[in-house]
Amino acid sequence: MKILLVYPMYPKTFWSFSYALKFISKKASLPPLGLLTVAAMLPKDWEVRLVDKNVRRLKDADLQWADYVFLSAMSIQKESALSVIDRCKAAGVKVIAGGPLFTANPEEFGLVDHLVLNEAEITLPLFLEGLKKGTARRVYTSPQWADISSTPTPRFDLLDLKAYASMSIQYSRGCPFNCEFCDITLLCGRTPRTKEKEQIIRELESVYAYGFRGQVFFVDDNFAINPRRAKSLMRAMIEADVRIYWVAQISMNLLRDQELLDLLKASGCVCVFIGLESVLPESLKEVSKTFNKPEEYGQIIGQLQRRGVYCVTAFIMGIDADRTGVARKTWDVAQNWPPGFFPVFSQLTPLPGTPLYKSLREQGRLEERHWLNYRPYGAAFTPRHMTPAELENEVRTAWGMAYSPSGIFRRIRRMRDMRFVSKLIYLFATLAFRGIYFRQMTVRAWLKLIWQNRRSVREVFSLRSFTNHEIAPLAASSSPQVQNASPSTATPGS
Ligand code: B12
Ligand code: SF4
Repeated sequence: MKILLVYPMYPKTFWSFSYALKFISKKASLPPLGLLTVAAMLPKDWEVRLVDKNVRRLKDADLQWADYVFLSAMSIQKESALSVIDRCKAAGVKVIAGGPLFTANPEEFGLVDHLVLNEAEITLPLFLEGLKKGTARRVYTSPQWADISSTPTPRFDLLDLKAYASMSIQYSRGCPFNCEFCDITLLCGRTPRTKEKEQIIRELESVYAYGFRGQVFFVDDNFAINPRRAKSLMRAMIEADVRIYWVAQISMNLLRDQELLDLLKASGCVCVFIGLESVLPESLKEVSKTFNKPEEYGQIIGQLQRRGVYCVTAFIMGIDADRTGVARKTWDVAQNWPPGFFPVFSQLTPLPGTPLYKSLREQGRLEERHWLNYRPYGAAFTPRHMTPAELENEVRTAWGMAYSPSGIFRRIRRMRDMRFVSKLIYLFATLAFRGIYFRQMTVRAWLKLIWQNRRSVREVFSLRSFTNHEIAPLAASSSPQVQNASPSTATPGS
């Protein structure tokens, strides 16, 4: 049997970090781990190929070769996924589809031959059995969650490794929280499950053996959701000397644990992605994320920074409690934090299947066909206290303040005791993060950017940078806490 795995294109996207650096590197951000995992569960004697459309074109010859196309996608890839389905139909190849797009909205894909939904560890064997017997049903779904401690090592060998900037590895699935905008509980359930540490060491060794030397992204929604097991994994990584540097998503409440922070550093973690969402307690309450405590954000960022671990801090705007001016309020607080963070801002995104989606739809506030009309940073709904255009303006304002030459200089200045290399990397990364929102994809745009940020460049190249020895300089006492800086008492709109 010949199986072609196809991963559709993202829309012209700002999202991936490497997008901002397209003039240096044409690499895609991350490989489609879902399909690689599915591939590892197929019978060993089947021939399998992968076309990630973010890396290369899907040719007619690919479709002619295949007996079946296995398709995976996020909702954002819907348009491209539909065009792949059309091409398969035209070529007479059957389509088997799974992954978030199809699991969240199965009814929208009448042309797909078999919808193998939820987690493949449970539904795929049932489909394969049906296929063998000639009795395969059209839809396979399951209310159960897989024991991922027996998930096989994904087929990393199918990848053109040179085409990716980072490598995806998954340690855990599931989240006990219930944030209103998030569909992780729908896709991965409420009970956190983890792989065994030996599995992860095997996976890391496997990508290393295939020649990958870049950065690993633990795609878990919350890497440390089981802190005891996460610590045990990190100890195993240190012991196995896996020689990788890695990034992961971890929620703020788990980063209070100093032992966890020490292990992050010791095992090669260089950056943590944290969903801060808002500095406004009333907005956090609105989206059921009150375990985030704005008054400790700055302190935790400082503690990570002292260990040389940076953070990407994600903010959402357009929550029902937000009013115009939310960007200003957010940045008034965030600019006082220790500088070792890269803020990213986006509008609230109603994902199909979430409580947010349901209530916006019921209230008639959802834009029709919003996934197909996807616009980067476009509001796909009407916020309660703003117009969609005002919300888009808030997001623009937030990016503008955080990545203005003076905003960047302020952060670089506060790193004055850091050594040259650390400052240089920080400045370069900051300018690259700016590119997630602002178009800066040519050499000319970068030269202009460097000129606009010449004060920061001068600070990096100042004499004291070469006499400093610190990686992460801020002493505990110099990490400002945000207790009073948080506008927790601010009434909306004030
Ligand atoms: C890595 C990642 C990315 C990467 C790229 C993903 C890639 N190349 O695969 C990047 C950083 C680019 C990204 C971006 C975005 N992402 Co993202 N991302 C993830 C993340 C964290 C991990 C994906 C992963 O590798 N999972 C591990 C694999 C093993 O799981 P899986 O893909 O679900 O596969 C399993 C099953 O679904 C199934 N399966 C999957 N495919 C198939 C196919 C077949 C045929 C079968 C039978 C089964 C099957 O079997 C697998 C094993 O059980 C997920 C969260 C998550 N927990 O999955 C979010 C997630 C997929 N992303 C999401 C979103 C919303 C986004 C963004 C829109 C965010 C934004 N607001 O900008 C952007 C969109 C991209 C853009 N505009 O450029 C949502 C998608 C929700 C949805 N309904 O589509 C998720 C679920 C997170 C969330 N809840 O917010 N993302
Ligand atoms: S946003 Fe994070 S913490 Fe909240 S439900 Fe989703 S994965 Fe869990």
